[in-house]
Amino acid sequence: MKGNFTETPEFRELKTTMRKIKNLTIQGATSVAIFGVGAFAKHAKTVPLKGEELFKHLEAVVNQLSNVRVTEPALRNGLRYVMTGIQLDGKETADIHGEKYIDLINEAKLKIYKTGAERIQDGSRVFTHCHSSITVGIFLEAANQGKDFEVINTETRPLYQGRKTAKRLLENNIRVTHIVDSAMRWAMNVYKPHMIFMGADAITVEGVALNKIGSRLCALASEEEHIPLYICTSLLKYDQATSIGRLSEIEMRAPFEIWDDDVPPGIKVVNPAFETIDRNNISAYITEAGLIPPQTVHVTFQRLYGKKIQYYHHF
Ligand code: RUB
Repeated sequence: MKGNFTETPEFRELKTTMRKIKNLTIQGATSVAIFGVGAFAKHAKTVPLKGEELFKHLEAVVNQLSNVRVTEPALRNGLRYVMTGIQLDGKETADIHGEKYIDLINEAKLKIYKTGAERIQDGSRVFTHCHSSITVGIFLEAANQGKDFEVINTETRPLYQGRKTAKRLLENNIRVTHIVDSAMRWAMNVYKPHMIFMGADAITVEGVALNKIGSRLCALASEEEHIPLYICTSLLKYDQATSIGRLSEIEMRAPFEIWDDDVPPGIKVVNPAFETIDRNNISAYITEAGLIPPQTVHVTFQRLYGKKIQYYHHF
């Protein structure tokens, strides 16, 4: 990413943030959105460009940042939010608009924690996959309320984000049982969890969720074992482009994350980061608007954020 201007510290910081998002030092949709929008807003405020040149540059940056991880609409919605703010109030206000969007995320998170924790009771067993800061936030809220429950979680190959979840729970004295991904169905059958909580990276107009690879297997196993599945997410992850018929894109990651050095020639290693969860397998979304059925995602998003977050149709 080059700019036709003397590089500012904020631009360097933005580039560092992009690298951290790519290599998962910044991990999970919520953190990607918070750090991405924050770094973009600071850069937009300080970039020494004006008029058409400014907008051309910022649009290019929005494009590039949105493509670092393609399955992250909460980041894209935030970048659009800041761009709209700049168009209305000037680039000097970019950081204020960035902070306002991050406030929206943080306010949503607190509401989701409370609603999610309501579902957890003394003696509950909850199954989860990967690392979702929102899902972990719900567990911590339930623990703070003094509830005694346990969690079963997957390691999440190839990058083991599940270990992050397990460690966070342990640090907070929440009992956790850790399994390999392929033991999902086995664990549901043996431990009989009362519910499954998972995060989401994206939500579509049909009420489908996109989350870490393995999530659909988890949903299918939950159907077989009759376990309710809840997607814990802010509606800011709604992918507005799906409402005009575009498909939510699935990020493909580097094969070396699966098999790093001595792959025998001739073996093709494929590494999809996410997959869809059919809305028929989702009991409800746990959101800042409370528990909502998958069918109401679009209207609820419009009600909460329709006026604040613009979407431009380019037909
Ligand atoms: C993380 C993942 C998380 C969602 C939700 O994938 O799938 O469940 O991003 O996270 P990755 P959060 O590790 O590839 O980023 O609840 O923190 O938004």
